[in-house]
Amino acid sequence: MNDEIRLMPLGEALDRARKLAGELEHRFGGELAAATTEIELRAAHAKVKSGFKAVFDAMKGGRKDLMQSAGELVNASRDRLSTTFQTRLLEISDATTLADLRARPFDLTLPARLPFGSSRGHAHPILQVRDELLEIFRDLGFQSVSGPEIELEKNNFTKLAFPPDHPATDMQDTFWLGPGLLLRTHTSNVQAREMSTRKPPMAIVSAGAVYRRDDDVTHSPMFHQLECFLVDEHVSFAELKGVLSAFAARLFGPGTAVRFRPSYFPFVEPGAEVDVGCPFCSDTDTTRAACRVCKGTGWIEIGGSGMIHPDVFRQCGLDPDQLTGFAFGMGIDRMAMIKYGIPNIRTMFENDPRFLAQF
Ligand code: FA5
Repeated sequence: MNDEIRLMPLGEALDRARKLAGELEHRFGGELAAATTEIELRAAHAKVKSGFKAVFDAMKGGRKDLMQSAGELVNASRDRLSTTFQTRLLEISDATTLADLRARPFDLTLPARLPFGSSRGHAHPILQVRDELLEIFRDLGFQSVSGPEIELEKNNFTKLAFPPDHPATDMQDTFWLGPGLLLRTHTSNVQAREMSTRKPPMAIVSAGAVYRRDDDVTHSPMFHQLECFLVDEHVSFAELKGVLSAFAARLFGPGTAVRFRPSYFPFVEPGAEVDVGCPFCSDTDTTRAACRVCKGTGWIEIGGSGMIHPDVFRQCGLDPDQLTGFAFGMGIDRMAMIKYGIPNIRTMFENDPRFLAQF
């Protein structure tokens, strides 16, 4: 009967093709919809393919115009069944996954029970303070770079104008790894590296771990520093004070005082310790006397600073007659201790979850 399609006049042939395609679509559509497993679905789909092949075979060899028009009709029916097949496949796959999850003896949708009553993991308090400080300096226009913890003596000391065997090297008692190689004692190594490889002007900030033979309640053998420096023509101490004042205002509140005390670092001249006005006590004598953070002095030391020494410029291949610059460095761990009122630096490195969960 199907064989007659190819012999029929066009109108009749089209009617016949339409009827056959409709019948197939109805039958197979029902079978695809009724399938409840992937195996059943694929079996039904295989029948679709063979059913439609029979119709195409019946038209093969007929007139071209007949083949084209009837073929389009039949193809459209077959395509709709293909779409039904794809949709059912997804539905069955979702239903299978859901049934699998429901059949398990536990509920994956329940929130996890976390240890120590903490909600989630988070950055260590020192890293939180580091990021807060870096953000302030980035906002002030400094570019953040990193430097290595294993460093050459020349970048940690020599280029920073520490003469060999000078007593200044004792100020930062060093972990030596071999001749000329050490664990950096400060982040000032980044000054040596950047000034040796970049062309001024440069405004750099860098933070990371440093190492010294030190160990008591306020000194740890591994601790963290932040270094900041600016090199250009005509940089003066006024800019140093301006940047530190803006920094103190942002970290401790508007109007926080900054003061400098003369001090010695081989790589700056003049050099100064930087103190900020204690933000934790009011300036009445009684509350100040009781303040544990500034120990009644009204000032908190945050680090060292100064104008970059001409010898450092020379050692790094820059011209001290053309350039000036300021630099300062501060202890991040001490900042965290001040901010959170932590009396012993070692607590921060014991990694006791009861301590860490508080930040
Ligand atoms: C320096 O390390 C200089 N590189 C800072 C500097 C940079 C001066 C640029 C001038 C120009 P100092 O040794 O003072 O300076 O250390 C800076 C800060 O690191 C100290 O104020 C202190 O907060 C912190 N610090 C020093 N030693 C330790 C330690 N063992 N444990 C924890 N913090 C420390």
